[in-house]
Amino acid sequence: MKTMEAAMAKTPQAYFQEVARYKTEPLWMRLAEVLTNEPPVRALPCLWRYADIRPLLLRAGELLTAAEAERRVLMLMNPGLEGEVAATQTLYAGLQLILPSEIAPTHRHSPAAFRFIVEGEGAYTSVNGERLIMHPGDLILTPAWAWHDHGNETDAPTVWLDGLDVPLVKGLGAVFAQPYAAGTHPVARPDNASLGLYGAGGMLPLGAAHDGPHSPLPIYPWKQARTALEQAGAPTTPHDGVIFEYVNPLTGGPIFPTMSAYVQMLRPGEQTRRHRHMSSHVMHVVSGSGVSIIGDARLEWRAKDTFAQPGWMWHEHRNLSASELAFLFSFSDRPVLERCGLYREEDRGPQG
Ligand code: GTQ
Repeated sequence: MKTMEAAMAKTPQAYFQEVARYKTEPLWMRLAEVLTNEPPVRALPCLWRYADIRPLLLRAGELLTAAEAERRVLMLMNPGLEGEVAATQTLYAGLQLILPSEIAPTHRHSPAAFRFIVEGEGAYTSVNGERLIMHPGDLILTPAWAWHDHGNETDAPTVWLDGLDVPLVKGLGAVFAQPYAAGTHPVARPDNASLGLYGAGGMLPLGAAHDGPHSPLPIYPWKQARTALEQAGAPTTPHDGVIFEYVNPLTGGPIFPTMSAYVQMLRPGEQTRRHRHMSSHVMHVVSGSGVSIIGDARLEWRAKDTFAQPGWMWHEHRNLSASELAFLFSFSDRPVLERCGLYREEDRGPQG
């Protein structure tokens, strides 16, 4: 007879209380919240200056070893997403330090990760038995569930930007992680072996097939990226200047099913046209200096700085130098949005 009572409730409040007892709620009271006209953007545009963070990272190097920390990282935390470990709603970013003679022990996890090298020559990430040798500006992938450790046999500190899909994978309730049983997993192949196989430039081993949805090429050297960008005749785009996507050479698709990475070049004084899109981006300045207007924020950036560009926020970028090129690396959640049919983009039209 309880349901009869609910139907007979005399006031809206009484009705609300009655249906709540059965773990239900009237949609008509929350429709605008469930189906927003546009996505509410919680992440804030924000800048992390390398000049601020580098000394803090080096101090962490005095506080604990890479082995003690497992990963000695200062995570880039978006102030609009308090309580969440996230640079944007879907993307994680951090700056990781490894000192001479250190090894960050082997582990693996279901979130996909990559490193974009900021400082230091010759340290390595070892992925499934292959050491990938770091140079500034290189992109190194550690796909989901691949064993990986980091080591530094040089005499200088090495720092890189970590990019992971942690907030996205966490939202799906799909985070798994596992330490390697015995410290460091063994080297099984020559250094950078996969670069020779899959990065030969328009050639692939005949019959190459790859298991997994990630790129089989685990390292994208800066030298090649820069050459591509500076190529005479590289097409320029209104919203991003000259831009290349790092792709899976077997498919032409993104490096990971969850994240794509890009590198772009703004010529001296170049100003991009304002637009917005669903994908959020973490942007990292390889070299040069400029300004990005993102929503209401004006972020002035220099070499090695990193900034967050939330999804669906109007933005434009400008190279503030009259003589120097500006190079920006970035990564985004665009592959997920596209595959789910959720990707949108809007052009703001000519600027005043
Ligand atoms: O180097 O494996 O910034 O597992 C966060 C989680 C780096 C890594 C991070 C990780 C790593």
